[in-house]
Amino acid sequence: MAPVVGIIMGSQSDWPTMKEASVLLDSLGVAWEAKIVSAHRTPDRLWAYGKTAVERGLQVIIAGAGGAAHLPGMMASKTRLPVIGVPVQTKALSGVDSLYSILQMPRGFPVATMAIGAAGAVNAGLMAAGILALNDAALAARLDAWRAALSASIPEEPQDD
Ligand code: RP5
Repeated sequence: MAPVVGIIMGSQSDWPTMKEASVLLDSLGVAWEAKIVSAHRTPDRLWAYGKTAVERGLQVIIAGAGGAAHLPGMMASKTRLPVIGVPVQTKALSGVDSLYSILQMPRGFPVATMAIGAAGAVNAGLMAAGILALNDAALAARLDAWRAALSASIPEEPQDD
C-alpha cells in the first residue's frame, strides 16, 4: 500500500517518540512512511518533501521535533496538506520549548499541535486517522472500534495495587 501519512521528524533521536504514531497507524491499517527531515540541518530535504507531498499521494503529515521545533511550521508553509505537530520532550525545558515553537503559528499557515511527547504522537496518529476516515468508511469503522475498546478497558472503580 502506498503511504498516505508522512511521519517526519527532525532527528533520529525523535524516533522513539514518533514511532508511537506509526504503531497506532499500523493498528488501524493506515499506510505510512517515516523520514528524518530537519528544518535546520536538512532544509533542502524539507523543501523537496513539502513540494512533492501531494503528488506522491500523501494526505496528512505528522511532524515531530524538539527544542527550536520549526519543522511542522515550515512544512505547513510548503504544503496545503494538514500538518499535525508533535512537540518532542526535551531535557533542557521538558518540551515546553518544542510546544511553544510549534503552537504559535501566524495566521494563514496552521499546524494542529498535539500534547508533548508520546501521548501527542499517539494522538497525532488518531487525528490523522480521523481525517482519513472522513472518506474511508472501513477505516471509520476501525477507528470507532478502537475508541470503543479503549473506553471498555477503563474500569469503573479504582483498584488497590
Ligand atoms: C531537533 O533537535 C530535533 O527534532 C530533536 O528533537 C532535537 C535534538 O536533535 P539531536 O541533537 O538529538 O539530533 O532538531
